[in-house]
Amino acid sequence: MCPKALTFLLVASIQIYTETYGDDFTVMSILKNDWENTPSTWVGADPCGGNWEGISCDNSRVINMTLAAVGLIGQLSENISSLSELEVLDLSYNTGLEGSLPPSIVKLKKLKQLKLVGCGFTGPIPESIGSLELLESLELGSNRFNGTIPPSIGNLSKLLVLDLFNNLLEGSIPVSSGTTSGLDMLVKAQHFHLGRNRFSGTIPDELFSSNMTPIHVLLPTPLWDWASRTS
Ligand SMILES: *[C@@H]1O[C@H](CO)[C@@H](O)[C@H](O)[C@H]1NC(C)=O
Ligand SMILES: *[C@@H]1O[C@H](CO)[C@@H](O)[C@H](O)[C@H]1NC(C)=O
Ligand SMILES: *[C@@H]1O[C@H](CO)[C@@H](O)[C@H](O)[C@H]1NC(C)=O
Ligand SMILES: CC(=O)N[C@H]1CO[C@H](CO)[C@@H](O)[C@@H]1O
Repeated sequence: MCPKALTFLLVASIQIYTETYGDDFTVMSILKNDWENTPSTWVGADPCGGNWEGISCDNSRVINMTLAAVGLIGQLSENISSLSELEVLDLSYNTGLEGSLPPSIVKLKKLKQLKLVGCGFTGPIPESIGSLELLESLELGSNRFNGTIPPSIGNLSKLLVLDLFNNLLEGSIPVSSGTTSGLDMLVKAQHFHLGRNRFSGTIPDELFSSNMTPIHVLLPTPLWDWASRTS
């Protein structure tokens, strides 16, 4: 074959390749490079080929990344925000995952479950997290998140589980006023884990709104044990 035809074939196949896997392949390569101890099945060009452990796809787009307790070490790259079809991100119990939660995570508009329990994350919970309006589970317990609880979490009207247990969060528990949001707006949430932080003040009475569905509370720290307050 003459060199021109070869060049053409090469260009054409690169084009097809990027159209098929697009950004998701690029992002998965970045994550794989950034992390130690990714599964040995993470080989080959296509993360949606069906063999990448913990990855599920729909139409060649990554929709579910579930890699709990596999010993990942590294940071969460802001480039994860390009996995725009992602619905489930569960990296729980990887104590070697450190650094901050990139604010770009709020570009993952389809996210329903964000589970980063028992990792080594530090720094603030991004204020913009309240714009992930499809979130049903926000589980950030047992990390070293600090700063205050973003009031915008109250905007997450589909939230069923809120776990901020065992972090370094301070300040008061936000409740809504006419203009700001607060956790009292989470009328659907059935699991609230807020214990073992550094909150100040008392539990605001507004949190026990009559709109709330019965709450299943799993809090070992008596101060924050809603079950004992509401029973
Ligand atoms: C995501 O993937 C994990 C592991 O493959 C699976 O257990 C879980 O049910 C999936 N979640 C959804 C919502 O499909
Ligand atoms: C949360 O809702 C409030 C009031 O509706 C709004 O002002 C704010 O911009 C929202 N925040 C986010 C992060 O979506
Ligand atoms: C949160 O912790 C980081 C170190 O991980 C520190 O630099 C920062 O000042 C802390 N922020 C607050 C609000 O305490
Ligand atoms: C490793 C890598 O490609 N990182 C990129 C992530 O995205 C930012 C911009 O959002 C780039 O500047 C980095 O180079």
